[in-house]
Amino acid sequence: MSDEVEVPESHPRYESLLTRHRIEAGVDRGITSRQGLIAQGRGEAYDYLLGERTTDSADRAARAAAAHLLLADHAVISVNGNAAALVPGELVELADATGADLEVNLFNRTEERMRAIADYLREHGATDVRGLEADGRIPGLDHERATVDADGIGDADVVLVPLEDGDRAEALGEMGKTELVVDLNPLSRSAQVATVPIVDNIVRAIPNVTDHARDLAGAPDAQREAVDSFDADEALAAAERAIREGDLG
Ligand code: PTJ
Repeated sequence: MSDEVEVPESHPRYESLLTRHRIEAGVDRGITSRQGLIAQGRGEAYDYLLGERTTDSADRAARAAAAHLLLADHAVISVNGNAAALVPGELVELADATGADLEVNLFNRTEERMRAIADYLREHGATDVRGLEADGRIPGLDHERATVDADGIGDADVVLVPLEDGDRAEALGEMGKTELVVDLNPLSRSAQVATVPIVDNIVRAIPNVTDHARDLAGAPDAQREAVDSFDADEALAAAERAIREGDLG
Protein backbone atom coordinates (compact mmCIF):
# COMPACT_ATOMS: atom_id res chain seq x y z
CA MET A 1 0.00 0.00 0.00
CA SER A 2 1.30 3.44 -0.87
CA ASP A 3 1.33 5.97 1.97
CA GLU A 4 0.87 8.90 -0.38
CA VAL A 5 -2.45 9.64 -2.03
CA GLU A 6 -3.22 10.96 -5.47
CA VAL A 7 -4.12 14.55 -4.62
CA PRO A 8 -3.34 17.14 -7.30
CA GLU A 9 -0.94 19.73 -5.88
CA SER A 10 -3.18 22.43 -7.32
CA HIS A 11 -6.00 21.40 -4.96
CA PRO A 12 -6.64 24.30 -2.54
CA ARG A 13 -6.67 21.85 0.40
CA TYR A 14 -3.64 19.84 -0.84
CA GLU A 15 -1.61 19.94 2.39
CA SER A 16 -4.61 19.22 4.55
CA LEU A 17 -5.74 16.28 2.40
CA LEU A 18 -2.24 14.82 2.36
CA THR A 19 -2.05 15.06 6.14
CA ARG A 20 -5.42 13.34 6.50
CA HIS A 21 -4.31 10.58 4.20
CA ARG A 22 -1.16 9.98 6.26
CA ILE A 23 -3.28 9.54 9.37
CA GLU A 24 -5.62 7.14 7.54
CA ALA A 25 -2.64 5.18 6.23
CA GLY A 26 -1.26 5.13 9.79
CA VAL A 27 -4.46 3.47 11.01
CA ASP A 28 -4.31 0.94 8.15
CA ARG A 29 -0.69 0.10 9.05
CA GLY A 30 -1.51 -0.42 12.72
CA ILE A 31 0.50 2.65 13.78
CA THR A 32 -2.21 5.18 14.58
CA SER A 33 -5.17 4.48 16.87
CA ARG A 34 -8.70 5.14 15.64
CA GLN A 35 -8.88 7.85 18.29
CA GLY A 36 -6.00 9.42 16.41
CA LEU A 37 -8.42 10.19 13.56
CA ILE A 38 -10.58 12.18 15.96
CA ALA A 39 -7.56 13.97 17.42
CA GLN A 40 -6.45 14.96 13.91
CA GLY A 41 -9.90 16.38 13.13
CA ARG A 42 -9.79 18.46 16.28
CA GLY A 43 -6.32 19.71 15.45
CA GLU A 44 -7.36 20.63 11.90
CA ALA A 45 -10.12 22.89 13.18
CA TYR A 46 -7.64 24.90 15.25
CA ASP A 47 -5.16 24.96 12.39
CA TYR A 48 -7.83 26.35 10.07
CA LEU A 49 -8.56 29.14 12.54
CA LEU A 50 -4.83 29.88 12.89
CA GLY A 51 -4.62 30.31 9.12
CA GLU A 52 -2.60 27.08 8.66
CA ARG A 53 0.65 28.96 9.23
CA THR A 54 3.40 29.16 11.79
CA THR A 55 2.75 32.31 13.77
CA ASP A 56 5.65 34.44 14.99
CA SER A 57 5.03 33.33 18.56
CA ALA A 58 4.98 29.62 17.53
CA ASP A 59 8.28 30.22 15.75
CA ARG A 60 9.79 31.70 18.93
CA ALA A 61 8.51 28.66 20.83
CA ALA A 62 10.11 26.33 18.27
CA ARG A 63 13.42 28.15 18.77
CA ALA A 64 13.17 27.90 22.57
CA ALA A 65 12.33 24.18 22.24
CA ALA A 66 15.37 23.63 20.01
CA ALA A 67 17.56 25.38 22.57
CA HIS A 68 16.19 23.23 25.44
CA LEU A 69 16.88 20.07 23.43
CA LEU A 70 20.47 21.19 22.77
CA LEU A 71 21.11 22.25 26.37
CA ALA A 72 19.64 19.06 27.89
CA ASP A 73 21.68 16.41 29.67
CA HIS A 74 19.34 13.80 28.26
CA ALA A 75 16.59 14.82 25.84
CA VAL A 76 13.93 12.39 24.66
CA ILE A 77 11.40 12.83 21.85
CA SER A 78 8.23 10.94 22.73
CA VAL A 79 6.50 9.44 19.67
CA ASN A 80 2.84 8.45 19.54
CA GLY A 81 0.72 7.03 16.73
CA ASN A 82 -0.20 10.39 15.21
CA ALA A 83 3.32 11.81 15.28
CA ALA A 84 4.74 8.62 13.72
CA ALA A 85 2.19 8.65 10.91
CA LEU A 86 2.63 12.35 10.11
CA VAL A 87 6.35 13.09 10.52
CA PRO A 88 8.42 9.90 10.87
CA GLY A 89 11.47 11.07 8.90
CA GLU A 90 11.29 14.58 10.36
CA LEU A 91 11.38 13.16 13.92
CA VAL A 92 14.47 11.12 13.07
CA GLU A 93 16.12 14.26 11.64
CA LEU A 94 15.28 16.25 14.76
CA ALA A 95 16.75 13.52 16.96
CA ASP A 96 19.94 13.55 14.85
CA ALA A 97 20.20 17.35 14.93
CA THR A 98 19.84 17.56 18.72
CA GLY A 99 21.28 14.28 20.02
CA ALA A 100 17.89 13.40 21.52
CA ASP A 101 16.62 9.84 21.89
CA LEU A 102 13.39 8.67 20.24
CA GLU A 103 10.97 6.78 22.50
CA VAL A 104 7.62 5.30 21.51
CA ASN A 105 5.11 6.17 24.23
CA LEU A 106 1.42 5.55 23.68
CA PHE A 107 -1.83 6.63 25.24
CA ASN A 108 -3.60 3.52 23.89
CA ARG A 109 -0.65 1.17 24.33
CA THR A 110 -0.54 -2.25 22.69
CA GLU A 111 2.58 -4.31 22.00
CA GLU A 112 1.64 -4.52 18.30
CA ARG A 113 1.45 -0.74 17.89
CA MET A 114 4.65 -0.22 19.91
CA ARG A 115 6.51 -2.58 17.56
CA ALA A 116 4.86 -1.22 14.38
CA ILE A 117 5.87 2.35 15.28
CA ALA A 118 9.43 1.39 16.24
CA ASP A 119 9.78 -0.47 12.91
CA TYR A 120 8.32 2.48 10.99
CA LEU A 121 10.83 4.87 12.60
CA ARG A 122 13.66 2.48 11.72
CA GLU A 123 12.40 2.40 8.12
CA HIS A 124 12.82 6.18 8.21
CA GLY A 125 16.42 6.01 9.40
CA ALA A 126 16.22 5.68 13.20
CA THR A 127 18.97 3.47 14.58
CA ASP A 128 17.93 3.33 18.22
CA VAL A 129 14.28 3.43 19.25
CA ARG A 130 13.34 3.24 22.91
CA GLY A 131 10.07 2.38 24.63
CA LEU A 132 10.00 -1.40 24.29
CA GLU A 133 11.90 -2.12 27.54
CA ALA A 134 8.98 -0.71 29.51
CA ASP A 135 10.85 -0.96 32.82
CA GLY A 136 9.96 2.50 34.18
CA ARG A 137 6.76 4.18 35.40
CA ILE A 138 5.39 7.72 35.48
CA PRO A 139 4.01 8.05 39.02
CA GLY A 140 0.37 9.04 39.51
CA LEU A 141 -1.08 7.55 36.32
CA ASP A 142 -3.18 4.43 35.84
CA HIS A 143 -1.51 1.45 34.23
CA GLU A 144 -0.40 1.32 30.58
CA ARG A 145 -0.24 5.07 30.03
CA ALA A 146 2.44 5.27 32.72
CA THR A 147 4.85 2.83 31.09
CA VAL A 148 8.21 4.25 29.93
CA ASP A 149 11.82 3.10 29.60
CA ALA A 150 13.74 3.75 32.83
CA ASP A 151 16.81 4.88 30.90
CA GLY A 152 14.68 6.80 28.36
CA ILE A 153 11.83 9.12 29.39
CA GLY A 154 12.34 7.89 32.97
CA ASP A 155 15.83 9.37 33.02
CA ALA A 156 15.30 12.40 30.73
CA ASP A 157 15.55 16.00 31.93
CA VAL A 158 13.88 17.35 28.75
CA VAL A 159 11.01 15.61 26.93
CA LEU A 160 9.33 16.69 23.69
CA VAL A 161 5.76 15.40 23.70
CA PRO A 162 3.74 16.10 20.56
CA LEU A 163 -0.07 15.78 20.72
CA GLU A 164 -0.07 14.56 24.29
CA ASP A 165 -2.99 13.75 26.52
CA GLY A 166 -3.31 16.27 29.36
CA ASP A 167 -3.02 13.87 32.31
CA ARG A 168 0.25 12.43 31.22
CA ALA A 169 1.66 15.81 30.26
CA GLU A 170 0.88 17.00 33.78
CA ALA A 171 2.40 13.90 35.39
CA LEU A 172 5.63 14.30 33.39
CA GLY A 173 5.82 17.91 34.52
CA GLU A 174 5.35 16.82 38.13
CA MET A 175 8.39 14.55 37.74
CA GLY A 176 10.37 17.78 37.29
CA LYS A 177 11.01 17.32 33.59
CA THR A 178 11.17 20.23 31.19
CA GLU A 179 8.28 19.59 28.88
CA LEU A 180 8.13 20.76 25.28
CA VAL A 181 4.67 20.29 23.79
CA VAL A 182 3.36 20.55 20.23
CA ASP A 183 -0.41 21.08 20.27
CA LEU A 184 -2.68 23.15 18.06
CA ASN A 185 -5.05 23.84 20.94
CA PRO A 186 -3.60 26.54 23.24
CA LEU A 187 -6.29 25.73 25.82
CA SER A 188 -5.44 22.02 26.08
CA ARG A 189 -4.00 20.96 29.42
CA SER A 190 -0.81 19.72 27.74
CA ALA A 191 -0.16 23.14 26.22
CA GLN A 192 -1.06 24.84 29.49
CA VAL A 193 1.39 22.83 31.62
CA ALA A 194 4.26 22.86 29.12
CA THR A 195 7.53 24.69 29.75
CA VAL A 196 7.41 25.45 26.02
CA PRO A 197 4.05 25.10 24.24
CA ILE A 198 4.45 25.14 20.44
CA VAL A 199 0.97 25.96 19.12
CA ASP A 200 1.47 24.79 15.55
CA ASN A 201 0.74 21.81 13.32
CA ILE A 202 3.24 19.05 13.96
CA VAL A 203 3.92 18.84 10.21
CA ARG A 204 5.29 22.41 10.30
CA ALA A 205 6.58 22.46 13.88
CA ILE A 206 9.02 19.53 13.83
CA PRO A 207 11.02 20.63 10.74
CA ASN A 208 11.01 24.17 12.15
CA VAL A 209 12.49 23.02 15.49
CA THR A 210 15.15 21.12 13.50
CA ASP A 211 16.01 24.26 11.49
CA HIS A 212 16.39 26.25 14.71
CA ALA A 213 18.50 23.49 16.28
CA ARG A 214 20.88 23.56 13.31
CA ASP A 215 21.07 27.33 13.57
CA LEU A 216 21.72 27.25 17.34
CA ALA A 217 24.17 24.33 17.32
CA GLY A 218 27.50 25.16 18.97
CA ALA A 219 26.22 28.53 20.22
CA PRO A 220 25.47 28.09 23.96
CA ASP A 221 24.92 31.83 24.53
CA ALA A 222 22.29 32.00 21.81
CA GLN A 223 20.70 28.82 23.20
CA ARG A 224 20.48 30.36 26.70
CA GLU A 225 19.05 33.56 25.25
CA ALA A 226 16.33 31.60 23.35
CA VAL A 227 15.38 29.78 26.58
CA ASP A 228 15.50 32.82 28.87
CA SER A 229 13.58 35.16 26.58
CA PHE A 230 10.70 32.72 26.02
CA ASP A 231 7.47 33.37 27.93
CA ALA A 232 4.99 30.44 27.84
CA ASP A 233 1.99 32.48 29.05
CA GLU A 234 2.61 35.10 26.41
CA ALA A 235 2.88 32.40 23.71
CA LEU A 236 -0.42 30.82 24.77
CA ALA A 237 -2.15 34.19 24.87
CA ALA A 238 -0.80 35.10 21.41
CA ALA A 239 -2.05 31.78 19.98
CA GLU A 240 -5.47 32.22 21.51
CA ARG A 241 -5.66 35.76 20.15
CA ALA A 242 -4.68 34.56 16.67
CA ILE A 243 -7.44 31.93 16.78
CA ARG A 244 -10.13 34.26 18.14
CA GLU A 245 -9.28 37.26 16.03
CA GLY A 246 -7.79 35.55 12.97
CA ASP A 247 -8.52 36.87 9.53
CA LEU A 248 -10.07 33.97 7.62
CA GLY A 249 -10.36 35.97 4.44
O1 PTJ B 1 -1.05 7.06 19.64
P1 PTJ B 1 -1.60 7.21 21.03
O2 PTJ B 1 -2.25 5.94 21.53
O3 PTJ B 1 -0.58 7.70 22.01
O4 PTJ B 1 -2.78 8.29 20.97
C1 PTJ B 1 -2.53 9.58 20.45
C2 PTJ B 1 -3.75 10.52 20.61
C3 PTJ B 1 -3.41 11.82 19.88
C4 PTJ B 1 -4.96 9.84 19.95
C5 PTJ B 1 -4.02 10.74 22.12
O5 PTJ B 1 -2.87 11.26 22.73
C6 PTJ B 1 -5.22 11.64 22.33
O6 PTJ B 1 -6.35 11.21 22.43
O7 PTJ B 1 -4.91 12.93 22.38
P2 PTJ B 1 -6.01 14.12 22.55
O8 PTJ B 1 -6.41 14.17 24.00
O9 PTJ B 1 -7.06 14.01 21.49
O10 PTJ B 1 -5.13 15.37 22.28
C7 PTJ B 1 -4.51 15.58 21.03
C8 PTJ B 1 -4.20 17.08 20.90
O11 PTJ B 1 -3.39 17.24 19.75
C9 PTJ B 1 -5.45 17.95 20.69
O12 PTJ B 1 -5.35 19.09 21.53
C10 PTJ B 1 -5.38 18.36 19.21
O13 PTJ B 1 -5.87 19.66 19.00
C11 PTJ B 1 -3.89 18.30 18.94
N1 PTJ B 1 -3.57 17.95 17.55
C12 PTJ B 1 -4.19 17.08 16.73
N2 PTJ B 1 -3.59 17.01 15.53
C13 PTJ B 1 -2.52 17.85 15.59
C14 PTJ B 1 -2.50 18.45 16.89
N3 PTJ B 1 -1.54 19.31 17.24
C15 PTJ B 1 -0.57 19.59 16.34
N4 PTJ B 1 -0.53 19.05 15.09
C16 PTJ B 1 -1.49 18.18 14.67
N5 PTJ B 1 -1.44 17.65 13.44
